[in-house]
Formats: sequence, C-alpha cells, structure tokens
Amino acid sequence: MTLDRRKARHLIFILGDQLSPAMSSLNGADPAQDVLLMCEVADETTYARHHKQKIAFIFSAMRHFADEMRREGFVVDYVKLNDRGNTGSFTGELERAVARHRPERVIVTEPGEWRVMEMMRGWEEAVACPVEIRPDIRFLASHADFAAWAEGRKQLTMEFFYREMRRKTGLLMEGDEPAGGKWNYDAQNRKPAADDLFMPRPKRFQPDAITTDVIALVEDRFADHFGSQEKFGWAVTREQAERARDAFLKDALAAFGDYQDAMLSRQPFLYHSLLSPYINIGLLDPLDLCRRVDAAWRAGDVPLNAAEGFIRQIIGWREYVRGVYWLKMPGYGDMNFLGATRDLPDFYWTAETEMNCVRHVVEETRDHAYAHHIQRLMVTGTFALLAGIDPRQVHEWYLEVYADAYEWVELPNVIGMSQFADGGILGTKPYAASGAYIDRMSDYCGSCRYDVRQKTGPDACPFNPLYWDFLDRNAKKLSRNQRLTQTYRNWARMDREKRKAYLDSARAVLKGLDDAPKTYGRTKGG
Ligand code: FAD
Ligand code: DLZ
Ligand code: SF4
Repeated sequence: MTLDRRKARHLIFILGDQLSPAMSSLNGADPAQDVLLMCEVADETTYARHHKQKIAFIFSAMRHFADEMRREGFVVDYVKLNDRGNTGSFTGELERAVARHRPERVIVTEPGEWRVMEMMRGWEEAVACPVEIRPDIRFLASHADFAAWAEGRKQLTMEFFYREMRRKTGLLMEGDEPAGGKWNYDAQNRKPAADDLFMPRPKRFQPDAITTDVIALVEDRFADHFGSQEKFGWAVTREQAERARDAFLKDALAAFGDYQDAMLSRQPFLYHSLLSPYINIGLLDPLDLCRRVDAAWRAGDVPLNAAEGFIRQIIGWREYVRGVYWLKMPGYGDMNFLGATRDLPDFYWTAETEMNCVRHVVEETRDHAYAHHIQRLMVTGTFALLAGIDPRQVHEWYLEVYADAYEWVELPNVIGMSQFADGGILGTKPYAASGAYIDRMSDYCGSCRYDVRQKTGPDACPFNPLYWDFLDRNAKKLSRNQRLTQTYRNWARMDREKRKAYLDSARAVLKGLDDAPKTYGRTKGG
C-alpha cells in the first residue's frame, strides 16, 4: 500500500495558516499511526482574489512545512493545486482523504475565519466520521476568555484588554506594576523619520526551487490577480522566519517605537518587522517573539518605548481584534454605520493617481504585498473613509492585497479601526485627517502635484476639503461624539464662504472619482 493510501488512526487536517508543530491538532499525534492532510485548493485562492505573492508565499510555506513534518517521521498526504482529481475545496478534499485513509477520527484546529468554521461544522456529516475541532492555542485569549472580558462593558477599550494580557503573561511587568511605571508609551512613538542610507533592511530571501515552482504555478493559474512577484523575498521555512525575526530584534527593534508612524518614499519598510505573515501562518510563535522582545529590553539592548510599542501590537491589538471578530461575527462584515456607498476607485489597483501618498502605498502594495500600519490606516484607509467608499469593497481590497491578510485580523482593522463602519465598537472616533497629518509624518507631499497647504481649489491636497466634507456629511452621526466636539465647533465657527469653498472643492474631487471608469477589482474577472 502506498503511504498516501495508508489506513490512519487519526487524519489530522492542517490548514495553510496552521504551519506549526505546536498546533493543537498535532497534540498527541503519533507518526506511526496518524496521517497529516494538507491541500492546496482553488476555493481558498479565489474566495478573495489574493495578491499573487500571497498565494505563492502560502503554497511554498505549506510545501516546506509538509517536508518539515516528514522529517519528523510523519506521513503527509499533500494535495497540490494541479493534482488530478483535486476538488478545489476543503470539504471535497477531506471527503477524498477520508476515503483513502478510513480514519477513526479527523482532528483539526479551529480555523481563523468564520466562513471556514461554518464549513467545518458540516464535516462530520459530510465525511461520516467523527471530527474533533480543537481550539487554536496560538492565542492568549480564547473566544470564551474574550467574551467574558467583553461581557457588560459599554466600550471594548483595547487598552484595558491589553493590561490584562500584560498581567497574564508577565511581559514588561515589574511585580504587579508595568515596567517604567506606565502601561503605554505611544506618545513617544510618533516621530517623523529622515531618509537614511544606513536604515536596516528587513531580511529577505532568494526563492528556492520550491518557491520558484509555485511562483510559476501562480503566474500560470492566477495571471489576472493583483500584484507582482518580481520582488518576492518572503521567508518560507521556520528556520528562515527565525532568521528574519533575529535580524529585526538585532537591527530594527530599538528604533521601532520612535518611528512607528513615519512614512518615507524610498524606505517602504523603515523599522517595521515584516513578521506578520509569519506569525499569522504559524512560522513564528507570537508569545515567544514577545518574550524575546522583553528579554532584549531587560538586557538593556532596546529602550522601553520600543519594546512596549511592539509588544502592545501583538498581545494588545492582535489579540484584541481577533476577540472582536469572533464576538461580532457573523454580521460584522456587513456593517456600514456611515452608509458609505461609493465604488472603490480604480487607482487602488492601478496606482494611477496624482496623489503621491496613495500612489506610493499602492505601488508598494503591488510590489511587496506589504504596506506598514500607518500607510494602511492613514493613507489608503483614510482616503477611503473621507471619500465615502463602500466599506465592503474596502474590506475586500485589504483582504486581497496583503500577504498577512486573513479575515479575523483584517476585518476589524478595516471595518472597525479604519472605516468606522462598526459605529465605534473598536475605536472611539474615525481616523479622519487632512493632508497635514501625512505631511507631518512623511516626505510624500514635497513631490506631490497637489499642494498640502492649499485648503481649497483645484490644486489643493484632496484630503483637505474631503476632511471637512466628511465631517459635514456625517454630522448627524458624529457630531455628538465627545472626541469630535471641538472639531465640530471649529466647523460651525468657520465663515460661510470658507465652508462653501471646502464643500465645493470636495464635490469636485468626489465627482472626479464618480466619473472615472471602474474596470478593476470587483468588475475585473468577476
Ligand atoms: P510591525 O509594525 O512590525 O508590528 C508588529 C506586529 O504587531 C505585526 O507583525 C502584527 O503581528 C502586530 N500588529 C500590529 N498592529 C496590528 C493590528 N492593528 N492588528 C493586528 N496585529 C497588529 N495585520 C495583519 O496581520 N493582517 C491584516 O490583514 C491587517 N490588515 C490591516 C488593515 C488595516 C486597514 C490596518 C489599519 C491594519 C491592518 N493590519 C493587519 C495591522 C497592521 O497594519 C499589520 O499587522 C502590520 O502592518 C504588519 O506589518 P509588520 O509585521 O511590519 O508590523
Ligand atoms: C489563504 C490560503 C490560500 C490562498 N490557499 C490555501 C490553500 O490552498 N490551502 C489551505 O489549506 N489554506 C489556504 N489558505 C489559508 C486559508 O484560507 C485559511 O486557512 C482559512 O482562511 C482559515 O483561516
Ligand atoms: Fe497626499 Fe495630499 Fe500630500 Fe499629495 S499633498 S502627498 S495628496 S497628503
């Protein structure tokens, strides 16, 4: 009997973002009796039309993980995308694998996405075999933990959740107190950066034979998906991801805090870690990473604001958005508190816009399947918010274009944090800002066709009139927000002519968006 037809005690199904030997599904696994199942399926590549690099990254990491587990002595039944008979779906592939291995039980770790959980709930019936779904122990807070924390709270404030995670893990704690006497050093993390020849570069890797094969496969099967693969440099093995992690800790972490919000045209990565794709698929363990950051601070290698800023993103924001996602699904993705309906402009795909900031971010997204947090939030995110783009289209864009995007983490960041479409579940006010913010934090404006200092008229930075138009347009829903009281007061005090000039300029920008043809995205290839 060939190995991939071997009878199994347990058939352990490992999804593409579960690539760790420490997954709960592998707990107690026995190489002598169990079979691991992994499959590349068309449905997962097209339910969102992912960036080409994202598909290549996941397939290559999956193939390498299968080899890693084979070296551990496991039989891995691996179905490739082009294998004959591949049904193209998780359920179809599980059915076929159950027929091949006739297991006593299927074991799987719960998925990151609601959509896949719904699918899993039907598996026991579909395959006529017991299916055990185990919790994902890569997270500090289980769904029940988060629900218990959220119970009875009027506002789900991330900061309070984060403090609990600090206490729970002991990270940056001195006894019962936060290190340095403060929980949060964000106020020190807002410096603009200067372009610097000696800025550290994140560790990138030459594609090996496996990656080269999947890049060709992706080019062939997903030619019309967004993105270029030319600059593919992602780690695809655990050992490479660990080297990328160590390089970040050594070279960039110390300045991470100071320049977390900065943006520079010639430095797409600045002091960011680029570790999210690895953490999200299981190549790096988030808690282990935070412990290393804590140790670097305790050893005096990095300042407290850097260590705290980084650890807060992971045990704070990352855990918190996952909690919100599972608490509010299903339905969270349909929220549209501000009633925004405009179609996503084509330049989110083509980068063909005279707004230098947006052009840069879209080009970097196309070339690297990456943009850092402030680019996502304050450039493409804020523009979509101010222009009143349909949040579902914004969500679909973010889910497709970034190598680290999975709905559990992407959706709350987009629907909640960036588009305020959840009406304030996740954030207390919308991230609306005029061009002045981008000018302060970046070097984009200096070489832009628009003038960031001009408030209205054809040469004015479009963010400027759109900012006031957004507030005016949404006054009914936002003017009672305490954090916007002063802003609305300023608007009310502005003289009538000035207000009219803002609204007229905004109308001209929005008309330009509406009149431009929409050929990409949802309309392209379905
Ligand atoms: P660093 O700046 O080096 O940060 C360190 C780590 O902190 C990241 O690797 C990530 O694991 C974590 N982190 C930081 N901020 C967040 C956050 N807000 N939510 C969750 N984790 C966070 N992150 C994703 O992993 N997947 C997404 O699909 C995603 N979509 C986003 C969409 C929008 C509109 C916004 C504003 C943010 C989104 N983020 C997403 C969060 C954040 O932008 C990315 O995690 C970060 O840019 C990844 O790059 P990095 O590894 O260099 O991060
Ligand atoms: C994102 C993705 C892609 C593109 N392809 C696959 C695949 O072919 N096989 C697989 O097991 N997983 C893939 N993934 C990751 C899944 O979409 C992810 O596991 C679910 O969305 C649950 O989070
Ligand atoms: Fe962006 Fe406005 Fe600055 Fe141009 S002027 S780069 S559009 S913020």
